[in-house]
Amino acid sequence: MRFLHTADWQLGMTRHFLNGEAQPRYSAARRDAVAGLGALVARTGAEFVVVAGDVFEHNQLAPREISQSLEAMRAVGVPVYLLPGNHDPLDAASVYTSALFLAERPENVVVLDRAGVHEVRPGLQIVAAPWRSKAPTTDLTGDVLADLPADGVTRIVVGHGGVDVLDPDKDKPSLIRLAAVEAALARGAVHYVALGDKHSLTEVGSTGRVWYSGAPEVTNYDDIESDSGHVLLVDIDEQDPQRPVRVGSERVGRWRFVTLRRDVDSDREVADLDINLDQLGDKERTVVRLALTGSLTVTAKAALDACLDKYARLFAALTVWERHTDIAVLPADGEFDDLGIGGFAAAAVDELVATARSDADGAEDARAALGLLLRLVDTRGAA
Ligand SMILES: [Mn+2]
Repeated sequence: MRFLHTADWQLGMTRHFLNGEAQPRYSAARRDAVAGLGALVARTGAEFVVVAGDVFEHNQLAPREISQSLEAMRAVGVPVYLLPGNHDPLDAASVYTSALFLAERPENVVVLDRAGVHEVRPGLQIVAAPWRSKAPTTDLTGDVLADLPADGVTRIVVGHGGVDVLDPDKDKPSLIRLAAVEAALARGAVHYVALGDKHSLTEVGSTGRVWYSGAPEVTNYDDIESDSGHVLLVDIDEQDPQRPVRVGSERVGRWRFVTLRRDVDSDREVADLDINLDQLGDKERTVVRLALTGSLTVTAKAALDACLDKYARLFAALTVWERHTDIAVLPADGEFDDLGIGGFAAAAVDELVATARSDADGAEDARAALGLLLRLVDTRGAA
């Protein structure tokens, strides 16, 4: 038997840093990743899909988002089991009990709205641990495992949230206790544990049976989620009493969120950065965050600004990570000698250079003014 394990679709997520027209494309890509599971199902013969929580970004979604999401799930073509997570808990305001969701839910979409056993077919069950609030006070997954018998039924656990062995705050009451999960596996009551919440593909423990699939499409920069963009293809041999499991990952995500850290201390290093950015493919689906440090002449800083302006138009977003960026701008000797100006204007430039080199209050403004002056001169020359 074969099925797909995915999680953290967070449909309806917006990213404030995306360029205006990139935001709807990013939202569409997240739905496309869902609808695209249909092709993966057809290719692999997967019997159903489990989504281990955070299907939706939150419970207050625009009607359009709900309808389009359900349409994408319909396209998967096999049963899709949705677990409410911390983003979309089964509370009084739940999306899963909204009139629109109930009216438009396709036949193949099943909400795992009860804690415990859901029959997939005779001999095969899903054991669900849905979230009913954003802050559970117990280990919801551990709770549903406690009384399960080892009776020859194949069971797939679908849970959501952090696992104690991966969390620095091990005393949080909602954490999933790995020891309890592994005990249920060891006694043969359950055979695979599909987890959601971590957006990077992650194996938990060493049984080979406990996994976070990660999010199918990237949601954050690579320092936070290093390995998103996959779904897991899980095989369980139902003929073998041990129910051996094989887990493979399939890449489905198409967007990338990249952080580039660079020292830029010269024209040449600005040119190198330009080459690096140029070589990144698929720019419309790539978000770049830059952490830049160094000290530049006014000319080199103007070149850097022009470079960033150019790529900001090409990438889905190009942002400067302010917390990790520190560029000092200092006018070099003779940098403003060739402007072809004299008299009053030349005296004003000299004054700006002196201010830019000082610690005075206006130093930052003076550097910006000199940079602008160089860019204007440059533009005029090019015209
Ligand atoms: Mn979550």
